Amino acid sequence: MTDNSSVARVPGIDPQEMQEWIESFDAVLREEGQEAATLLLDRLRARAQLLGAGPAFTANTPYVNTISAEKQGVFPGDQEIERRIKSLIRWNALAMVVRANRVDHSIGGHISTYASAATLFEVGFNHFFRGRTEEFEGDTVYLQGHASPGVYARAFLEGRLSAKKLENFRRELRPDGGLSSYPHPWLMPDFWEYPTVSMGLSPLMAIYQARFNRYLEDRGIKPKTNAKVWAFLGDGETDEPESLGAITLASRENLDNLIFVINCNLQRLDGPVRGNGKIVQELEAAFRGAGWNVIKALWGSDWDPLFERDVDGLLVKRLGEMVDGEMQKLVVESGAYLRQHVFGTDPRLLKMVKDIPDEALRTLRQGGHDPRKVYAAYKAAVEHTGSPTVILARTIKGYGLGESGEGRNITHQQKKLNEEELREFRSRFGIPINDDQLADTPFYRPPEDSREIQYLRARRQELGGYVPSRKVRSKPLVADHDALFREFLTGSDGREVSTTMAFVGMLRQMLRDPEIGKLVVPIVPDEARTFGMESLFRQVGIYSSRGQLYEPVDVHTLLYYKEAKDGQILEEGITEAGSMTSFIAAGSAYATHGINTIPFFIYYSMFGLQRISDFIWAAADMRCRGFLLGGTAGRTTLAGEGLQHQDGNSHILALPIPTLWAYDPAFAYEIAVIIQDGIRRMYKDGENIFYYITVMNEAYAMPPMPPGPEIRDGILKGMYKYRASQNKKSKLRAQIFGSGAILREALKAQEILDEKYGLAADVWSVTSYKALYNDGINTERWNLLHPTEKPRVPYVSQCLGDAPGVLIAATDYLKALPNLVSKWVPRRLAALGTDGFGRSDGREALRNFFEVDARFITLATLYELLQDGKIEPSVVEKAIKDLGIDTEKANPLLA
Ligand SMILES: Cc1ncc(C[n+]2csc(CCOP(=O)(O)OP(=O)(O)O)c2C)c(N)n1
Ligand SMILES: [Mg+2]
Repeated sequence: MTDNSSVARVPGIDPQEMQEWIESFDAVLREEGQEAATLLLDRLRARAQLLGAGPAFTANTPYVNTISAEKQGVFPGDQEIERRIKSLIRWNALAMVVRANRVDHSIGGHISTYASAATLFEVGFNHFFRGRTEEFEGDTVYLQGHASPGVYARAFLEGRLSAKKLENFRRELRPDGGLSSYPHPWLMPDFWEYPTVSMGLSPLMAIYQARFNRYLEDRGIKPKTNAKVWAFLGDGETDEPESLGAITLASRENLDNLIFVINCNLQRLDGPVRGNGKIVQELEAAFRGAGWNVIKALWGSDWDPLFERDVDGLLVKRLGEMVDGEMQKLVVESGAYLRQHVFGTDPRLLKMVKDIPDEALRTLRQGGHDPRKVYAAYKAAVEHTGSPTVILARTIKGYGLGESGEGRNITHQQKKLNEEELREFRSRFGIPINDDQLADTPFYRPPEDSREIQYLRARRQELGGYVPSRKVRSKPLVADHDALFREFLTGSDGREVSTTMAFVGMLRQMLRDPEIGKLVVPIVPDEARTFGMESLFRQVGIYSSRGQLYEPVDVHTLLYYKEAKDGQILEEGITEAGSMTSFIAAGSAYATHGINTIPFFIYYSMFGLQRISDFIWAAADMRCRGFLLGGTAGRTTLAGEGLQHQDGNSHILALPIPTLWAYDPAFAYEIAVIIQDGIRRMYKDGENIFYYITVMNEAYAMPPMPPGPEIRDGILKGMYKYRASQNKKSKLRAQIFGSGAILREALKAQEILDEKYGLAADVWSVTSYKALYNDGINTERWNLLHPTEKPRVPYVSQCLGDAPGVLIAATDYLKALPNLVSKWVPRRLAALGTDGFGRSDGREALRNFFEVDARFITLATLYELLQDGKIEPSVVEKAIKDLGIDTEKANPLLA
């Protein structure tokens, strides 16, 4: 369609002249074709710029469908039967929500989102989304989480979910099971693949998933296919910074395997997304500016004749100037209102609609509710090459809910309908349910041999099976990998190395391994050098879909910045969120692709659980496997970086994530044991867990692993005795727990206590307070439920058993961490930790400031002895002086 919307009001231009220009252009288009017409415009634009008329760039196109009626092609489906199926789904979705809330009105849920998305989903299910089969990997579909009732209702028609399940929507604790409120693979592992309901996560996950698919192809790990990644988003959802935060990555990487569909119902929860603006136009500009292919599907077929009559572009102009708040109002108002408000601004517009009755005007459909428009948009999207596509589809929130919910600001709260409203809905969508049944609001599934069910099944069969559906398709690994880790168990022969360096050494070994070498996916957000990983640049290369088009400045050095098409490292740049979504794609590939990729995502620990925890939570929901490495962790190991960087928090923040095993190791052999066992548990035994391991940059001689089978076991369970006191005579005894960075301070304190105070202390390495804590609460729970049986003993209590003396724990994290286990130790536990804001300074100064160094551990031990009446106050007082402790120093918690 010609857009001459600006014809009428261009000041300073004679309308006659304007008309001639337009006619000349029309002639070029007609006679020479579209390409020639575009070239002509490009030339004119360049000429204008040359003559100083300024760049004429606008990111927006008029407020009309991108695909014109003439270009839209035929709809291949049976529109009538598809409408019937959609109506049945709408009914069952509504019945689910209404029934669940009748049983318990606090259950919630609504169909307002699905009501707007139904056509967008159904055209996908009937014509586009391909299932995963033996021959074809299938499409990846992220469905708008709040639309889940519609997805369940479809699965009910498909015969995949029983009426009983539907009845228990949002009541997962019913004896015969229920359905998750939203997509949760953890709770419905055979059904949902992707958790999408924390808004903003799925757009970012989809982008990095599409890129990861290309990575696997470029590395030859999976065959090249034309599988697509579809992400269905809400328009309100695009306000989340994660939603649009990586759209330039998608275009830079030419991800034409990626399609966003944004359900532009113009509303979010409280009100309009852009009451005073136009969300569709705003999104169009953002995506076009970022290099995406943008397809607007705004108006249904009913509007086509109107646009045809709109030769001078008045209607297009009028629609373009109305803000979304006005557009929303049209949905709730009468046809007469619409006539007056939209068309009444110009007699020529009024004339255009004079033959259309009010009711027909009111029900003119939006593009996102017209299967033909949606089909045309999807077809264009899957056929488009060279860049990702976004479809901006105009819909109505609560479509079909009539006056009780359509287009209303309260539509999210609409979970109960009275009988009258149900009757209306039933009649509008032609559901074969009698008036007297309405009170029960029964589910309705036509017989198996009905045309609807036959059609729906045939469509899914043709497309390779049901979507969504989740299946683990990878085969377990077989090797034991002992040889890979052996060298790290014997110490570093006095050579000073950090645990980060030790980890990188292990990574290098793993990358060479015949079984897992190819599967390892190292992921870094611009911190490879920080962690001494640059040697890997050369060893396995940095993934770049374009290879390396330039000679790197450091090409003459051994460890130059090598990019390659089959590079293995995902160097993501400064985006922990993006890196985490790469981790998620790699950590779930065992299900998505049937490939056991093993991600190792190494990052500045403060910018992990603290910054992107919701993605880590989603990774857990998705049953992700892999290793997160919090680099240069602890509040006092990272010298010179200060408050924002020094992490004393992450091990506390790791606590809530049920499947995340968190370790704070001090020595290379501890890391080796943890990683080797992790690979076994996740990739051989198929456990749905993942790991968080903190590593430091403080270099020291790595000791060999002490002998004894209990050591390996203890490392994994969370603690083991690392160095018993050699002083067998002393009556003054202590047990000191050290972890990670602070373990060596505990060892120093052991020496001071022995030499200066004749005290015999044993030092334990606590590798995981989280593991100890979980074991403790699990044991307590078992005991609670089995009162007549012999009580079980938590692992930490077993370890300490009859170990004599006072108990002191020192960590580079919050004191809350050791306090987690204090109830299961035999006596009072004194905790030293790094609560408070970090500081820039050297390690020694920091450990003094946070009161976690050997001197403070010594003091805390003596003080505990004083509490027990084993020594005099004067001894402690003198120790404070001898140790050089300033009792008036700043309190780190408050300073
Ligand atoms: C991160 C996050 N914040 C808030 C919510 C709560 N929430 C659920 S639906 C919704 C509004 C959704 O609006 P939109 O994205 O436009 O989707 P629509 O339902 O209109 O299709 C909100 C705020 C959420 N699910 N996730
Ligand atoms: Mg919305």
